[in-house]
Amino acid sequence: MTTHSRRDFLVQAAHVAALGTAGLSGVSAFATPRPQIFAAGAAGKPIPYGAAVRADALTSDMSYREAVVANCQIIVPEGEMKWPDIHPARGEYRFEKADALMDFARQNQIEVRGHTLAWYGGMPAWTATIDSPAEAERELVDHIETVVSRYRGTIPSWDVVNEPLVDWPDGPASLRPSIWTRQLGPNYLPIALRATAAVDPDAQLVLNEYDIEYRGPRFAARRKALLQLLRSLRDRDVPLHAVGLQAHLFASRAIDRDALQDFLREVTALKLDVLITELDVIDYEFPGKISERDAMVAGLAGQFLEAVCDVVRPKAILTWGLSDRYTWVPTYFKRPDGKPNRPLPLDADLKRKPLFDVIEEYRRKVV
Ligand code: 9MR
Repeated sequence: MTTHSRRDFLVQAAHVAALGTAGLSGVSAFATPRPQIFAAGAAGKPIPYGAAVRADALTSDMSYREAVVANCQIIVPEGEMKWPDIHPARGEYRFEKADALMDFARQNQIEVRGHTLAWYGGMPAWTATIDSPAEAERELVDHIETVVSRYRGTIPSWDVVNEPLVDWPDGPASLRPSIWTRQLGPNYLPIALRATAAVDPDAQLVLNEYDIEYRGPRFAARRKALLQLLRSLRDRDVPLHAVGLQAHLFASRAIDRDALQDFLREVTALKLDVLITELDVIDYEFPGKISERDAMVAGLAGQFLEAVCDVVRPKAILTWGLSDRYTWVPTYFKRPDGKPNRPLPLDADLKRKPLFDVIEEYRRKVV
């Protein structure tokens, strides 16, 4: 057997093993409906709102904690369920921070989204030593089985696959290099999705991606490649229920309303749900004056939400952080004038900004 065909054999055998009941019963696994995934999104209620949170800050900063309780129906851990936190060494799982978040959510009747199981980024150093397809598959499936089973019944929605595409793809096979693509090629996607479905058949499985909403050839290529990828998963009857639009919006980029809406119509035609998973507005190119800047931030988010909500009602709207006090944005996008970034719905003093109001407007809008 050549290395290649042996690898195909191993991967195929694993697919059969990971098919789960849906595949075997003949019922399509792709896009099986998840009518009401969040209790907070019951019929007639506004679209549930949530934010990425930091476990440390929830413990050390009581005013932030109160703001999360007051404003969020959903939380998603910004890092505490990623591989480095939860699986820092081979065979070693650490759940303290993730469990603390789950306790906080339960005590306050907040729902939790899981983030993330199969990603190229932020991987712990030990995973670089994975050096065969069989080992990669074993580690990926073991990780998913361990993490998803721990939270089965308490995490209704998982970003199983995060950011699968390269920045400028020329087809669905333009997958971002990672330990998973190096060892498993594109099969890492069905492996991850089937393993998650097998452990928690009720969970909403989400493929989460960024840079989908803008005008320009790179973004058109991303929409096209993503649709091709979704269709290829459907054609192989791989379980998947929703697409997550991260929506990290940039001042310098125009939202392509028509192209985004065409994309969303195609997603809807595939019977996939849509979530807005990481909305924020990267404001380093906006003017310094706060009233002006906050209005522009809200305006850009409003354009995006209007385009989306005109075509589909998202199952949830989450921002990547709640307050400007805790945001990833300055790590990469500090303002040239040295002023703090203001990308989120609450300011650093936890006061509501125009971005908060525009999200409220679209949560309540009847389409
Ligand atoms: O905000 C997150 C930051 O604190 C982490 O250091 C980083 C690496 O794990 O990930 C950031 O969150 C990213 C998310 O997981 C995926 N989409 C882009 C987010 C912002 O970079």
